[in-house]
Amino acid sequence: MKVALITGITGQDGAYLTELLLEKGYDVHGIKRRSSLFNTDRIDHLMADDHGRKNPRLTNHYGDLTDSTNLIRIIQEVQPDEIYNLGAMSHVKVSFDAPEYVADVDGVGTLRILEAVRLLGLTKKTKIYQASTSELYGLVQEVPQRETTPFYPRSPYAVAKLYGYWITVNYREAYGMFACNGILFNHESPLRGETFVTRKITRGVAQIALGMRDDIALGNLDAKRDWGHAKDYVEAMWLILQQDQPEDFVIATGVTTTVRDFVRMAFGEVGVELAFEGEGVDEIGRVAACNNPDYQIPVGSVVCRVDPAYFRPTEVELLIGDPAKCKAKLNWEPKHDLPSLVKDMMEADLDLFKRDAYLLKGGHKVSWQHEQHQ
Ligand code: NDP
Ligand code: GDR
Repeated sequence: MKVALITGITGQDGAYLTELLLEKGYDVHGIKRRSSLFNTDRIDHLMADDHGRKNPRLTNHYGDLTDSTNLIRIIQEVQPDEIYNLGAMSHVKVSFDAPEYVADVDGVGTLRILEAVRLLGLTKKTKIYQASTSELYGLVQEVPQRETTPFYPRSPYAVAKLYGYWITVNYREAYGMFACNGILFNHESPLRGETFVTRKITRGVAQIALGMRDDIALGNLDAKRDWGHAKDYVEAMWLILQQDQPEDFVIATGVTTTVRDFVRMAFGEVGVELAFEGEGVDEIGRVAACNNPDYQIPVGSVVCRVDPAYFRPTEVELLIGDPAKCKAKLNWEPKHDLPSLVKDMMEADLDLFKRDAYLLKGGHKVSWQHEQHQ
C-alpha cells in the first residue's frame, strides 16, 4: 500500500486529491494548521463514517509550512512514497497585503519540504509534486502558454511560486530527486474558496436568485482565464508522479473565457439573460430577460457592478494553456468543460442557500451577510 502526504489537505485540491488517493488504495496523511475554528469541512466526510468511526487510512498531523522542525518530524514519521505540496496562501490579491508571509509559505515552504526529504535520506524513496501555477506566466509573453513559455510573475504570490518552481527543478537536477511541477491553470469546483471570482459569482447569483441580495460587486471583468474542474486536475497531479521520469507539465483546458462571460453563464443557470452596459468602473450588468418561474428577478434590475476595490495593483489579463504535453504523455484530458463546471457550481450553491433563504424569511440572521470579499 502506498503512503501519500498532502500539505494543504484542508483546501479545495487537498480534499479532491484525498478522495482520489483513498479510492486508489493509498494511506493518506495530511498536514493541517491549527485554527481557532474547525477548518476540515471539506474533508470531514472522508475522516470518519456516518457513525463517527475514524477512517484508519486518513491521518492528519498539525503542522505549518513555515516550521521546518514539524515538517521534518512528520515526514520522518510518515515515510511517504509521495508528497503533494499543495499548502499555500493561494489568493493573488491578498498576497499584495502579506507579501513577506507569502514568500515564506509559498516560496521557502517548498524548500523546507525538499530539504526535509533530502536530510532524512528519502531522495530515492519519496516523489514530490509541487503545486505550481499559470500565474507564473503573468504578463503575456506567448499564447497559448506552454512548458517552455518564459515566466513574468505579476504578484507577490506568483513571485513566491516562481521560487517554488525553480527550487523544485534545482533539487531534481542537483540530487536526482523525483520532484515535479504541475503548472496548473485555474481550476474551480463547489469546494472553491468563497473569495475566488468563480465561487464569488456562483454564490452571489444563487443568493440573488433566492431573493437574498440585490447584486454582486466585482473587479476586472475583462480578465480571461482558462478554467477547469478541480476534480479533473487532481487526477493530473497523481499522473505526474506515476511517470517513469520526473518532468514538469502544464495542465489546462486550452479554452479561455472572460470573467464577464462567466457571470453571464452563471446567471444563465437561473434563467436570467444579462445585458452589460457602460465601461470600466461604470460598467453594470442588467437583467434583460428572466425565463425561470422559480427565480423571479425583475427585468431591468442591476445585478452586477464593478467596484475598483477588487482591482489588483498589477493584473494578469490573459491565461490560456496548451495541454498538448499532458495529453500526449499523461494521456490526460478534462472530463468537464466550462458549461458543466458552471452548472455543477450553481447547483451546489443554490442547494446551499435554500436553507438560508428560509431562515431569512423567518427573520433570522445568516453568517454570510457579514462576509468580506476580495
Ligand atoms: P486553497 O486556498 O483552497 O488551499 C490552500 C491550503 O493550504 C489550505 O489547506 C490551507 O490551510 C493551506 N495552508 C495555507 N497556509 C499554510 C501554511 N502556512 N502551512 C500549511 N498549510 C497552509 O488552494 P487550492 O486548493 O485551490 O490550491 C492548492 C494549491 O495549488 C495551492 O498551492 C495553490 O497556490 C495552487 N494552485 C491552485 C490553482 C487553482 O486554480 N485552484 C491553480 C494553480 C495552482 P487552511 O485551510 O488552514 O487555510
Ligand atoms: P486568480 O483567481 O487570481 O486567477 O488565481 P481569482 O479567481 O482570484 O481571479 C481571477 C480573475 O478574476 C478577476 N476578478 C476578481 N477576482 C476576485 N478574486 N474577486 C473579484 O471580485 C474579482 N473580479 C474580477 C481577477 O482580477 C482575476 O483576473 C487563482 C488562485 O487559485 C491561484 O492560487 C492560482 O495559482 C491561479 O488561480 C491559477
